[in-house]
Amino acid sequence: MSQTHSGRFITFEGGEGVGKSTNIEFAAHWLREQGQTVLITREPGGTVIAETIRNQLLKAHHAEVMDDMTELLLVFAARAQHLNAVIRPALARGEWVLCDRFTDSTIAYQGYGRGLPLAHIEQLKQLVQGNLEPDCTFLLEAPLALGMARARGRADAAGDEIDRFETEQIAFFERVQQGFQQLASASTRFRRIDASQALAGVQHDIECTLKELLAS
Ligand code: T5A
Repeated sequence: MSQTHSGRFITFEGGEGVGKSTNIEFAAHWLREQGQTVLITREPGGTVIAETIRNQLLKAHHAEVMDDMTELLLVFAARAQHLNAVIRPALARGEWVLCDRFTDSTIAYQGYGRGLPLAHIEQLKQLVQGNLEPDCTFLLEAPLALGMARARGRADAAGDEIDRFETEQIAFFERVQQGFQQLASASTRFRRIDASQALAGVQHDIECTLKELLAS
């Protein structure tokens, strides 16, 4: 691992409703049972300022259309705050930081989904996070229809409104999914998890990787 921190930085990625939030809770519980100190956080968000930015990013109805570049810069503005106020300090304390989405989501959604140049995203990434990369990224993969049905079911049960990204057409989510696939095939930090299986199977696969990480 190339980082100078003593903690572990683990991210959970994937499309809508694939089970990131559910499985991050599982991973945190499992790691705490092994005696580890764990911080769960999310992007966009994770601090008061970054959560304010999240609200603007996810709000389905604005008085004007949000420009794609504005969206990209807001994502990285939230990330700068989150990294410096929460993630880096926790890693320096030696904690396990489990983050629900990170820069891979930016590449998948703003790069592949919106079509913004990947080179611009790379420049912002370098500016905001320098050489900090997750030690491991769980990519939860499920057919789009299944993930969306699960997300909708959970949102309906909670009485949540549809967010700005969820109003996109299926072609957008197909591009996002291709983006995640490209990223995962280009780096060994990814662990691809079949999220279409029953939850017990998903969590078994995650636990196997956590055991490896704990031992390494
Ligand atoms: N975004 C984010 C960008 O565009 N760029 C960026 O850089 C970043 C960081 C917010 C949005 O922001 C965008 C992407 C997103 O559109 P979000 O809040 O993480 O991101 O929103 P979602 O991806 O929509 O997250 P969800 O909360 O909807 O989905 P999860 O967390 O993946 O799924 P989860 O755990 O809530 O599970 C959904 C339901 O399925 C069930 C769960 O119990 C739950 O009810 N479930 C299963 N059921 C059966 N079998 C299984 N294996 C199951 N796994 C989960």
